[in-house]
Amino acid sequence: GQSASTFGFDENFGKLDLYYQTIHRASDGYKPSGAEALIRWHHPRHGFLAPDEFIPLAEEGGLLELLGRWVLREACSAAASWSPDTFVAVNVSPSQLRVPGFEDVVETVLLETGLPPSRLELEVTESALIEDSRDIAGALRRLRARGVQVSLDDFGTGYSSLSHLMHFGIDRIKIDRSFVALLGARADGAALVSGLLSLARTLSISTTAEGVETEAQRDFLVALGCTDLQGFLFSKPMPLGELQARSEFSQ
Ligand code: G
Ligand code: G
Ligand code: MN
Ligand code: NA
Repeated sequence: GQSASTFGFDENFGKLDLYYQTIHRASDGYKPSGAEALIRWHHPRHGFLAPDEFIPLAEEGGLLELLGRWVLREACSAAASWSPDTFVAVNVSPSQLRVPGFEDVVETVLLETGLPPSRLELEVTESALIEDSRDIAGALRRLRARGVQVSLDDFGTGYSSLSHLMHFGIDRIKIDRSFVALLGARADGAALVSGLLSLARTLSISTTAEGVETEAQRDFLVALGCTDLQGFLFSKPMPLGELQARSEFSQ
């Protein structure tokens, strides 16, 4: 899948598009190590709509599973043509994880696109791990056994984070940008982020800090052992064509 495709219904609906934001490895001179796929809706009258505005609607209407499959297929198909040492991170909502065939969908998409499982990272939220935790944990465990990476998104904004890290096998946590924004803004912000990072290090879990906007934030995070960084300092979410103009993501 070398060219971007869109998920459109009709001229009134507009189309959905996947954007990508680069993720940079601290130990490698901030070279891009992967990219997160982020959905965008170009509405003919309302312009760009953010996922926060329409994901809940898609969920209510039972469309999210279909949408999720499209996102997964698009993202894996794109990543299959990138440099073999990169990965693609795909957001997966709790309702997608709850569908019994979710693992098979992932497996099929990987087979069809030829993307090695280790190059796919599924971003799940803490809320997904709370509800129906047994089923979801089982699915995630089996996917991880096949080599798929699992990260905990928006870490720190949900409930009982520590126990989730202990009970669910997780490869990475993504430190929510609200915490990164505290750095330099509040005296206790640094202590909080430092605690999160040292917890992750103790559990041998990788960390991606989100919403990194300044060099000061970057340097602080890296000094405390944060392994990967994402944010406007490095790049904004961009269309696939723009991402693939960069050498790591070129075809
Ligand atoms: O890109 P933006 O900041 O607007 O994204 C807002 C939120 O929408 C993010 O937290 C992200 O988790 C979620 N999101 C973005 N793309 C997808 C997607 O393809 N599927 C799901 N389920 N959530 C997404
Ligand atoms: O929740 P999730 O992390 O999946 O979504 C990431 C969202 O955060 C994207 O919609 C993206 O546009 C936004 N974002 C990414 N980098 C930055 C940043 O450095 N600063 C701010 N304010 N928002 C960002
Ligand atoms: Mn995310
Ligand atoms: Na996030």
